[in-house]
Amino acid sequence: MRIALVVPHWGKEYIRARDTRGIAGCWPTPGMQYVAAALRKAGHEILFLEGYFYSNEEMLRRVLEFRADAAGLYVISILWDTAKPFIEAFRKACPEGLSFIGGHGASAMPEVLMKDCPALDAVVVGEGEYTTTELMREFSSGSRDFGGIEGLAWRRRDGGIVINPPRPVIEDLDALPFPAVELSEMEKYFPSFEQVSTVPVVQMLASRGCTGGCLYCYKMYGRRIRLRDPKLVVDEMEKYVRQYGAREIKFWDEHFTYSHAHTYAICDEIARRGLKVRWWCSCRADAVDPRILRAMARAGCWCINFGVESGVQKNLDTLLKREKVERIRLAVRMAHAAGIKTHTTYIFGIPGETYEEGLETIRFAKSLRSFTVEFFPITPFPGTPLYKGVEKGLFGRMSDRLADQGMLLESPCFVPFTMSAEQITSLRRRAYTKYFMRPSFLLYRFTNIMSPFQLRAVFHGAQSLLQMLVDELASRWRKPTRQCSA
Ligand code: B12
Ligand code: SF4
Repeated sequence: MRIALVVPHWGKEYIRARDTRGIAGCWPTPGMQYVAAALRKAGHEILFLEGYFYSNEEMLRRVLEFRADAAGLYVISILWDTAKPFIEAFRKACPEGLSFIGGHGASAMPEVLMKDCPALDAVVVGEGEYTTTELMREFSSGSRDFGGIEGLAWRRRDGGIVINPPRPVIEDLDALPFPAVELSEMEKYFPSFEQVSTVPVVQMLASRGCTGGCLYCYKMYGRRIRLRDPKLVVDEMEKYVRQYGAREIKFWDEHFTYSHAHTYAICDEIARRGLKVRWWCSCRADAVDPRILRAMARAGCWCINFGVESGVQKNLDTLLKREKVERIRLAVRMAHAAGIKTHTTYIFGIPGETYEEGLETIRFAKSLRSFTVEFFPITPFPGTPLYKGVEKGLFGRMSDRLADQGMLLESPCFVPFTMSAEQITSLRRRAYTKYFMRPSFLLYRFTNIMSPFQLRAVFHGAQSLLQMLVDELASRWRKPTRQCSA
């Protein structure tokens, strides 16, 4: 079969407010590259299109030129409003073609999206490799009865929606082919300026899943972690170094150091092969110690992302983080002592959080002295306990537009009962300006520029800060309300 896999059209304005648009990047979609590889292995021909580079019209033209039998779209919340017209246009141009979607947004609300778009034939719920392959096998046999495929929501010929039983998670990740990176137009992608030490940078995964159960997290892969064979992980790293000249690998695992044995094995394998590549990963603060951090540093890890979220214990507890503020401080210190930089992320607008507590989080962030930081307004995504709670009238109020779930947009999508939208926006701007505009930090940053890419990052970061400063002053001039300082 000929299958088109499409990221619907989007632009930087879909994911970023004006102030940080200059730092935003366009990365490939690893999940869809995995699905593409599985379909290719099953003998299908794949067309892979990225909506940042093309309009929906241009992509549809290419899909028709390719004579696609089926079109599969990547759907997270912000992409639904642009995925839907694409699916409708595909249905019109290709009445016998199969339209299907997958991804976090699709998985969390299959029925809602199918009702919203009668032209949509099927939704792949959860991990897509096997479900999509079975769907295509069935479809290529001429059948339109997909009742036997686990993990699929689909539309019967009479229009009825059927939700099949869920598919268990994929136990053996090593049985999956490497993501079909080469089907993407790799040369066109460019990373966002924060969090990257140099280019070319390629994304990867060494595991799937996370043992946590945070209030704002959609547990698509369950709470059990599945690990890849360390040798295959390093094979994949080596492939990117050879094929794309990768100088950095970005691991998107939710909990990279969950198994220290696994992490040591990856580090040893990198050392054994003498592979020279920097890497970045995300860890929980309670899952690192000096020994593992030293091993990671020796193996090329240059930066660890810790999802700190808040400097106030009460708010960490509300988020069900199962982390202690002091443990986070210790983890960051240990990473720095091992020679690894840190990227820390924070959330404003946590249910029950006050403006003053937000200021406390800014002070905490400053005290950690991370290399890079990000401050997000909390966003209730469908499928999360936060979203379900808000739907029941708990926690606060949220926008009902999926397009507002971009996390970094002009105004927050969710406002807790204890704060106003303006306060969340102001906290975010204050946090960035207070964090970066410190002489000691600027000195640290300028003496640690690791590549020409980071020099550009500093330039774009400065532009963003200036914009935030202007916006913040303008908002205070319009509405002089607050006296506190972080
Ligand atoms: C890596 C990542 C990114 C990368 C790459 C994005 C990408 N397009 O894949 C970058 C940094 C660019 C990014 C950006 C954003 N991201 Co992001 N990202 C992630 C992250 C950490 C991992 C995703 C991943 O690769 N997982 C591993 C792969 C194997 O799994 P997967 O993607 O789920 O794919 C599987 C299935 O979903 C399915 N599948 C996936 N695609 C498709 C397509 C088809 C057709 C089919 C059938 C199946 C299918 O099969 C795959 C293999 O099993 C997740 C959080 C997480 N832990 O999952 C957030 C996440 C997906 N991101 C999210 C968001 C909100 C964003 C941004 C809007 C943030 C912002 N303001 O910048 C942007 C959107 C950019 C864009 N246009 O896509 C949200 C989405 C929530 C939602 N319901 O909308 C998540 C869930 C994080 C969160 N906060 O909860 N992100
Ligand atoms: S630690 Fe991260 S990935 Fe794990 S449940 Fe919490 S938010 Fe989700």
